[in-house]
Amino acid sequence: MTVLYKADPVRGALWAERFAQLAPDIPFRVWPDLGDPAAVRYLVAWQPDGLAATLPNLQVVFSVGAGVDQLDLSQIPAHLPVVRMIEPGIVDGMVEYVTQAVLTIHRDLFDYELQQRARVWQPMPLRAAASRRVGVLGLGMLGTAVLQRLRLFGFACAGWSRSTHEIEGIDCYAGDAGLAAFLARTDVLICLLPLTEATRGLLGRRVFDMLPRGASLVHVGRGPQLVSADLLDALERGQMHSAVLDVTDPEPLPADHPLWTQARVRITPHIASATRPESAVDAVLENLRRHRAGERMNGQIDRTRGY
Ligand code: NDP
Ligand code: OXD
Repeated sequence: MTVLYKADPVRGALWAERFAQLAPDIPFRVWPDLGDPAAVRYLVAWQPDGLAATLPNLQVVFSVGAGVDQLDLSQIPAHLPVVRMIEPGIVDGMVEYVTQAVLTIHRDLFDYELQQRARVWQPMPLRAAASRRVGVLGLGMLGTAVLQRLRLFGFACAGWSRSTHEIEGIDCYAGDAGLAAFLARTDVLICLLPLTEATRGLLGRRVFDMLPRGASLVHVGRGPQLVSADLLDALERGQMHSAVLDVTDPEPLPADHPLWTQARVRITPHIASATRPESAVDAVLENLRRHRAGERMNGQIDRTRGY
């Protein structure tokens, strides 16, 4: 019952080491060292392309990431369970990244950077965290962890999801009916939604115009959720003040894309967070145990919902 890994090979070597330590009885191979295709029962991948359909005895596809849109579910035979990554390393990284982005916005660092370039020494009034309204699109593993940390700084915290949630200290909104009220009270909008047909293009003019004037965006979901022309326009109009973008469409962002040169846009190359090999192997091993025991695996997605 071989486990085949098809993602970044450098990280794959770390996975192999950890598997050898913790489960020496389970053969672990790193693509393209496939071995006998008939022996592969579990595939761990970022972008398997058509591989899943060519492994005759495959039983489960694991995403190495928290998201699954990059797997292209249409290429994975319908009978195979698909499992996303639920492990503490990816949560810690995301909490760090979003916290730094929100504090950058909250402490006016976009404006101070512009002042520095112009050699201007001009203090701005300090604003209390409690008066800054932060809102997270997506109340899943990552959105909830981010809000729980931001709450400790004193920010006024809210979240939006598809189904109704109740989280202590967080104002929860749900569905299309809750979106306008959620946006109207949000100064810093953070996107932690999975990419599905319902969320593609969501971050566009309609959403930006429902935010209070001068709001900011932290986008750490997926590139195609953002209509970049609408963001550029909203920045130009002053409707949006600034944006921190970790994901773009396409990735990498082409060198001549206008987002690169916007003064109040900060771009990072999809590094907000990443699966930590040690804890990820622990998570996959627990799921292998569950699968063999006939139990539901942690992070098994609903293929009809797309996440
Ligand atoms: P989860 O599946 O745990 O949570 C997804 C949340 O989004 C849920 O609260 C869900 O609502 C909500 N949601 C989904 N569709 C809709 C919709 N149409 N309308 C309203 N709410 C919706 O995901 P994670 O928190 O683990 O991850 C979120 C995403 O973060 C990933 O899919 C990935 O795209 C991105 N990511 C980015 C990384 C980076 O480095 N930039 C790293 C890791 C992940 P409900 O609770 O009702 O189901
Ligand atoms: C993920 C990512 O989905 O890194 O895990 O984007």
